Amino acid sequence: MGIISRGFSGRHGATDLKLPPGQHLTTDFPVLSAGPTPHVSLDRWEFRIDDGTDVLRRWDWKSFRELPTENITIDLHCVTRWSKLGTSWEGVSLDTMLADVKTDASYALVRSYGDYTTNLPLNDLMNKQAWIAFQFDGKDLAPEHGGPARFLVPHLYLWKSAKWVRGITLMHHDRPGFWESLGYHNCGDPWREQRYSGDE
Ligand SMILES: Nc1nc2c(c(=O)[nH]1)N[C@H]1C(S)=C(S)[C@@H](COP(=O)(O)O)O[C@H]1N2
Ligand SMILES: [Mo]
Repeated sequence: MGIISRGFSGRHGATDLKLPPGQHLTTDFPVLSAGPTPHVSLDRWEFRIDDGTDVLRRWDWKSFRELPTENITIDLHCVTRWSKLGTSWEGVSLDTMLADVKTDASYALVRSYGDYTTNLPLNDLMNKQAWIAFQFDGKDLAPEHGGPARFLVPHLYLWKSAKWVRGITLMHHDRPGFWESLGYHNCGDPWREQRYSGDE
């Protein structure tokens, strides 16, 4: 408890700076899934970017894994109040995925195998803010944590980091995803404590 209570006492330990309001630290890695874990074999896996009408880009696992990858160390903040700091991942940045996409859309709906969705402004997916990760801690991403590949959008609550991703739909008008339509905040910035739809 020593490290955690320092944060609450208002002294400036290293953890104060990294823990958003109302969060506590955990060292294990909880699994939070709204339904069963979908199992997608790599030879059937694909990721598509569409605009609601046309498919703009499409990757199978082989072409996805030929994209340049990045190693990132990020903090995870779940709206159920646990945070896990300094997690290590390998993935492809959304900047890479979106590089050749010409669009005037402003929003994205991220889609998963198993039908989970979450919505984000397109701006939140660009400029080194979002990745599609396929390794955690140097190993292939476990199915329960979103393998073969999941979104990581570490500056927002973890429900925005869709597991088992299969594509994004680019949209001119925002549209709530799964948790966003059930009363969670549309944006989900943990530093502003945007947990539920009534929060600022
Ligand atoms: N496809 C899908 N992605 C999902 C979820 C889900 O139920 N389905 N849960 C979200 C929530 S609420 C959280 S907190 C994180 C949990 O990720 P973890 O299970 O790897 O900790 O995944 C997010 N991504
Ligand atoms: Mo969550």
